[in-house]
Amino acid sequence: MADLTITDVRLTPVLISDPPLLNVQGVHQPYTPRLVVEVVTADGTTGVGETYGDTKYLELARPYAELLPGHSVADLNGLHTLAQQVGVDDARVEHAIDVGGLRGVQTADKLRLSVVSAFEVACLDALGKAYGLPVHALLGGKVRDHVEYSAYLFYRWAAHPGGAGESDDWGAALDPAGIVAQARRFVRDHGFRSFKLKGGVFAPEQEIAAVRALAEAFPGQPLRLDPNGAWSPGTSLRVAKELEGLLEYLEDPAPGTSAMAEVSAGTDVPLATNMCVTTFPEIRQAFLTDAVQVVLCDHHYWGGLRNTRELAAVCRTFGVGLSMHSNTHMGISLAAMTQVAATVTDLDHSCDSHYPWQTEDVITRRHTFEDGRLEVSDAPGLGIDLDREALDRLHRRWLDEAAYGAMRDRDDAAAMRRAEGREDWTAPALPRW
Ligand code: GKR
Ligand code: MG
Repeated sequence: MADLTITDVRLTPVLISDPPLLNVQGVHQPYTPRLVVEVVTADGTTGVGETYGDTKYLELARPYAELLPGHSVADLNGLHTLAQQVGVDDARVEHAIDVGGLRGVQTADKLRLSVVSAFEVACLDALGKAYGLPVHALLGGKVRDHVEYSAYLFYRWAAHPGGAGESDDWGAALDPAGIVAQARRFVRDHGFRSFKLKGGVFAPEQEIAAVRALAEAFPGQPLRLDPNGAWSPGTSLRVAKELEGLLEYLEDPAPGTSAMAEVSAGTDVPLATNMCVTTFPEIRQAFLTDAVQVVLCDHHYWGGLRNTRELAAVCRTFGVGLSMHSNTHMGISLAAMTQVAATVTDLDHSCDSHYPWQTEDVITRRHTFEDGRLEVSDAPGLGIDLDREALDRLHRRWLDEAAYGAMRDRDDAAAMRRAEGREDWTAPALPRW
């Protein structure tokens, strides 16, 4: 019988390169922080997990990690109980909208869940490795062999201003032709069959034109548009009317549940969210007012893979669809996303992933999309191995405070201020249009 007691926990913050992707809050910084969590058990098994690496998550993860030695990796419920012992500074949760993350409400519990999620994934990875079982088996077993992902299209600049960060050969995408070219490259390289455009960057007319251009280039293929709450209910309804019949769903057109309910009452275009339903307490109002027809799950902020399955059960009960949200992430998270997605029967939309934009990783073999899908690994745990050299290199970048310290917190508005050379630039109040 394996000794599953945690004897050691390692936290490794890293900075990974990120292209200049635009959204309503600004632009991605040249580097984004992520946190790699490792739990080591008494018999020497190591499990890994990944979550946000911004300061507020690190401040919580550090004291939390100290509570874990002596805990069993099999006691997943206990992870949540332990998290309640760690206090959260109120100043960390005062903003209703997370400026860089566009991930909805910020509460102390949600911060805890975002931290616990990485430890839960690490524990499941260790447990799977100890018993020779894939994580999906620990969640009840896979119901599919492949998980489908969508191409995540962004308006973007060719490069970060001033030559900052790593360069790439994507070029700028700032109009419909640029977005279609980007989509074609995603299809060529990864075979994606559905497309999501991050909106809220340009006036709605320009984004409508981009969706129309995509519909023309990829007839009949699922399309989504996500302006992250940039529009008023009136504007949202106008866009919905213009794009009726072209969209699989419209994601967070207006900010907040009431505004979404108003939009929903006036259109047959399904509305999706990863902003107004991001915690269990928000579900009731949204579902009772029919504000959303699709919820984007995200194991990071919903608190892990098992909570993701609980969310799926609630959505199923209310006849609400399920999709999957993504932020800048590495291959550890993608492995976790794929393992849980493989177990959820009613995940009936392809999942979002920023992964194709990420050229840096801490795993030995990058995930490869084929026909827009990832094969579900049956190897023990998450089925990935840490690349220690890469982890060390990206951690050293994080440690280099003089050069990269300003990027230890994701802040798209700060990146825009630097880019525009305007200290007074602020992200627009929502709704913007
Ligand atoms: O990475 O710019 C981005 C996205 O806008 C991200 O922050 C959002 O949380 O992808 C997300 C979304 O679907 O809203
Ligand atoms: Mg979204």
